[in-house]
Amino acid sequence: MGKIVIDPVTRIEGHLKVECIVENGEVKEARTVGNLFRGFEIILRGRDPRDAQVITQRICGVCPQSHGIAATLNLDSAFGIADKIPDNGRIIRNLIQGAHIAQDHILHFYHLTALDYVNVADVARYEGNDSQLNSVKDFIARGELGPFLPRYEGDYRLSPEVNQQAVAHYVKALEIRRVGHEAVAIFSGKIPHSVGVVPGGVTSVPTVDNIMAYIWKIKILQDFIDDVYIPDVLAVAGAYLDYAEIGVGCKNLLAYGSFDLDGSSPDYTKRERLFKQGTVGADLKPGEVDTNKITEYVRHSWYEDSTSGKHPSQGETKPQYGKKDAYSWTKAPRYDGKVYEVGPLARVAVTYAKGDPVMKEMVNGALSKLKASPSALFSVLGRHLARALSAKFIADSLEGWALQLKPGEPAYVEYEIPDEATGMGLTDAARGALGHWIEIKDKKIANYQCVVPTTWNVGPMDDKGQHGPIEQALIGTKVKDEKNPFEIVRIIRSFDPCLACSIHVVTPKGRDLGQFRVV
Ligand code: NFE
Ligand code: MG
Repeated sequence: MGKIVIDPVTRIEGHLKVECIVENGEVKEARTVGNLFRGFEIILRGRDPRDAQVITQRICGVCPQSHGIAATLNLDSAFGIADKIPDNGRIIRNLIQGAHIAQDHILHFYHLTALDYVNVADVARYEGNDSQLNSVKDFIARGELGPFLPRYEGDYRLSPEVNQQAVAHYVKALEIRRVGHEAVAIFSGKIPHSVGVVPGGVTSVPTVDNIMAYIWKIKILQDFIDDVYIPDVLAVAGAYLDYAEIGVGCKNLLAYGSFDLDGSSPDYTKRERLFKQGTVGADLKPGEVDTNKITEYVRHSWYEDSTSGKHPSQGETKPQYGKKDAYSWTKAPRYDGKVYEVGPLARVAVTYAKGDPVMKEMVNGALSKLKASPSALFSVLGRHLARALSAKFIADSLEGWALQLKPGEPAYVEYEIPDEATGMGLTDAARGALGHWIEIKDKKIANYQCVVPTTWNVGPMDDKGQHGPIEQALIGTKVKDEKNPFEIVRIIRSFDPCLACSIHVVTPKGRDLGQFRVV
């Protein structure tokens, strides 16, 4: 029996430690350890409610737009204006979040996970004229292998030509992500922490110029997704089909729905959205979401036991580091007492299971190319495929939405901050279901809770001892070489975890964690 400790897991956002007990080459027990404390809920207490939109975006530099949207939906509902947002405001929010998520999925595939499958060393033998690839070749010749190395060395199965192309696409994807960020900034003012999304709507107004500038950039994203990203995911999938049965997980999926197609219901759970809200189990049958069934458990998290089992609207953040049996700063969210995975796989599967015709065609088309059945979606490959299809589904919607904007009409509605109110904001961030809850007293934040995608996926055991989704995906995995556990990191990265979101760095006395000089 051996123990594999990976600390930190690299090429994810933030700091995650994973411990696996391995017996006869198989993972018998797994623990995902969130090593940093977030504490934004404590920072928000007593502040003007409108600060939530600004401050919660600082939870993360990767997905601030989604936190901005969740916070703003939350404030709209608390302020009683959720059904009064002008269409221009609703649509511009979708354009901001859509361009953001499409480029975020590209980031994940190329810059975080591709190196698990692509043999960069093949670039040393490149003989063509691609100047960027030749400069990568020069770097490799000089032994300058960051950011490609170090890594656990996998079993690389792609041909040298495909590996070389994948590295060229890695470089190209940096440029495409910049275009995606520029598209976001057209309407949101800046990147990464946007200023344009506010309660009541957005601060930008549609003009013919900014609509056309946006569409032009989105077309670049669409071309890359269609011509490069999806073919590359299918090429990797074709060579690694065994990963359609690895990292299966809990097989319960949850999505809140995202991208409002209609703003007329004040209840976000009843809205028509691009991605549908719902649950899906192993049978791929859809179910409805009842947000009253969401609770967070802390028996194995470093928070006071008295705060366990609460609905987020009643949630409390009372840290207790070193608590017996606890091993993570991440809480364990559960739906109806059960373990649920969130993310692109969940939202694609829910939208597919609910019969959306475009999604059905995309998923069935991809599965038939791979000669795989829908059950293969519950896997490492299924998550990567769903993320790519999520990017396409979003990117293909953006131009049509941009053309629905009406220059000259409002994008914002006035409101008053109530003395007392409660609110809830639900969306799907790049990494999955994201909820913010607020309680307002005396026009100030009395309580604020964020239940974040990676908290669902990376959370530890709950009070009943049920393992979190990533822990379940790891348990049962065969590991060929305990000193080089590439199977484990491939599974973890398929979830695209963000530990900054699920937790956040602080030190009690403001101690510097390190000093870096940028030259
Ligand atoms: Ni920090 Fe985040 C996203 C949110 S969390 S990346 O997407 O919300 O998992
Ligand atoms: Mg981050």
